Amino acid sequence: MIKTPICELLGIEYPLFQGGMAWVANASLASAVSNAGGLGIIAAMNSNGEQLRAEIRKCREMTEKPFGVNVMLMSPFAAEVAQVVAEEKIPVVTTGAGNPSKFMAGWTEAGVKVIPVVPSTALAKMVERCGATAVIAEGGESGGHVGDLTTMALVPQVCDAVKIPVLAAGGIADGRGIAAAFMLGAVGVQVGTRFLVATECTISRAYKEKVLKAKDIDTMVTGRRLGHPVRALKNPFSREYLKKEYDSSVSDEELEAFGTGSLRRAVLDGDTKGGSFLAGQVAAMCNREQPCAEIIREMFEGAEQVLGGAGKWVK
Ligand code: TUI
Repeated sequence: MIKTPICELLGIEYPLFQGGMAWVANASLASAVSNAGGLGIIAAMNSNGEQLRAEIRKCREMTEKPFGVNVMLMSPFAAEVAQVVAEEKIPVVTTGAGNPSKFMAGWTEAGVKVIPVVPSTALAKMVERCGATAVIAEGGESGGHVGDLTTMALVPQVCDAVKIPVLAAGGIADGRGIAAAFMLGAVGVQVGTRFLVATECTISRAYKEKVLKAKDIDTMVTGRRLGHPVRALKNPFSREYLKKEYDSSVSDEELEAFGTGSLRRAVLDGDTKGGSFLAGQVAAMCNREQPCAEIIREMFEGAEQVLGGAGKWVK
């Protein structure tokens, strides 16, 4: 059995968070992960305050275990969903794609534990000063919005920079990844891409099939020109977006408009040509559709095998 301080801190069985994937991480996925002993997370990205409240209540009907909410800080609804997180007394909030410091006092006063995703030691130190309970150091192998550093380089540096617990994210899809994260000093992991192929994940069939069939080199990063790099599976949309990024006759506004609605088209409509299929570099390691409980059990059994009983957290 693998137990780390994050398990006791949050009342979870496995030191694993499910990534708060925009448009993907709903009550169905989050409750399945929480019921399986991890920390399920609802993504607030595509919701306003009241839509998020409804999803939280739905999740409470589906699990009695703790679950969290992810606030994507670039969302136009960030302030109102931040308020709902506090009102609903969500035990854990994770944040992404920005600096959460302006919301942190409100959350900590409401008893919400704040665990921001950080792409650098500077942000890790800042959120620690603002009262973060832990941080998730996410490397650029991950899907969606990405930072510059790799997981291998970022995690040990964040571990050295802060005293609070560190979770590792980006490029983790099996037991070897979990074991490696522990070796780098993390006390837990956040996993996104592998849950795209979970039975309880309600994304379009086309999205699941694209992940199930992906090869190692099938992801690419677009969006650097506008300052918001995003990793997704290669398809006509991502190739066209990249072409437009390098085309000086295309204005920033046109580029922005071209991207609008693309994630929704992938997740809800399964539009293989015009959708943006966000996924991490480990998509090729996610080639079987399985229930969340099986994914989590398999990952931790794999980690125990690699660690051979010698790891600091193997009981
Ligand atoms: O947030 C993510 N991943 C995401 S958010 C998202 S929503 C979306 N994004 C673009 C197009 C369509 C939909 C999809 N994936 N991961 C967490 C993460 N946060 N990765 C990197 C960061 C980050 C980057 C900069 C966190 C903070 C940061 O700070 C900058 C600053 O303001 O200091």
